[in-house]
Amino acid sequence: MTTLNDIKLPDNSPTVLLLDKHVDFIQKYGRSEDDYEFGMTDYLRMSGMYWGLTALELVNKLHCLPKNEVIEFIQKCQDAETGGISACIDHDPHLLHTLSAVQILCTYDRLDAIDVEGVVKYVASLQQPDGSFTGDKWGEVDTRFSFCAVATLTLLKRMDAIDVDKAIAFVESCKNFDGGFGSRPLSESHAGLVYCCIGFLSITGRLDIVDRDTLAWWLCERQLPSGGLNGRPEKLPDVCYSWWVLSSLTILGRLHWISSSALKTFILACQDTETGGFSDRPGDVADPYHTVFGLAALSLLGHNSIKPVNPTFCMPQYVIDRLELKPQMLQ
Ligand code: GRG
Ligand code: ZN
Repeated sequence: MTTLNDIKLPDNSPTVLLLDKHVDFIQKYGRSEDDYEFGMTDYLRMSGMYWGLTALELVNKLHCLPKNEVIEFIQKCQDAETGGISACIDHDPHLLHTLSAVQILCTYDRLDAIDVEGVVKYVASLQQPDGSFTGDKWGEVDTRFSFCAVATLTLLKRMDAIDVDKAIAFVESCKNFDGGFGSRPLSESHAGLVYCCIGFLSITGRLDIVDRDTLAWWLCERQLPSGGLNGRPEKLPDVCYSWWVLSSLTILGRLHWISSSALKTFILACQDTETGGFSDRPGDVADPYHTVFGLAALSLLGHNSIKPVNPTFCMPQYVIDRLELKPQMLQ
């Protein structure tokens, strides 16, 4: 018999959504004496702000955060020379934090606050001759960065700035025999990277490249007896994969292939009843990353206290509608 790596949910696990506690958790997270720092170590701060802000907006509490401070912080993180945006003031710009900043500004409807042409120039400068993208000037190539590039440019309505066909050819070259995608050609399939590549193909309108049912089956196999999802075979379940897997299945029109009720039970069990917030697994320390992806996954499952989330962008659906974007989704 083969044994699965899994956990047992504690008997006293929470079974309802502790909304007020999560709002309190995000609001208090890392608040220092006179500044809102999102508790994040410097190198994660911009994305940390996107996670916290998106979590709050999904439960209609974005007004609890100091909007002007957030926008000023983003302005200070844009590098005048390259146009890219960094995680924190005086850090080097990076594509991931550039996307997070653009996502925040779209949610606030304040793209006017930054030099948009600078961002476009920065993203385009990171495309390589084979169509791939590096995350920054140091040159690491990864399909995560292909997603960040097209997501950023689509939110800015400037996809014309890159070679989209070459970008697609690179992502296609990262497709594996199991239907999944890895970080580079021949790299192992991983649910986080499947999200990046499916999100990329939904933005570029090329979901025809996907082996739909082979991949949907691989994604379903991520569900374990505890109800939780892992990121690849033999690994433990983790709340963030509820998002990476479920958003991909939603885009592929196969959300109904997993057990929603078992997953919902697992996600709710990952709430911290004392501090608020979600952790990766029951009993671990809660953080904003697992909190936004726990809430966003519950939104995809239709939880009625959470606003609809867009599965491609992980942003409130009404923001994507306001921008008149229609990423491809299969029925
Ligand atoms: C806008 C929602 C949004 C995302 C931006 C950065 C990004 C795009 C997505 C990240 C996707 C992701 C989680 C990739 C994971 C990459 C990877 C190979 C992780 C391996 O981590 P391990 O080994 O985790 O620590 P497991 O669970 O496999 O043990
Ligand atoms: Zn996780």
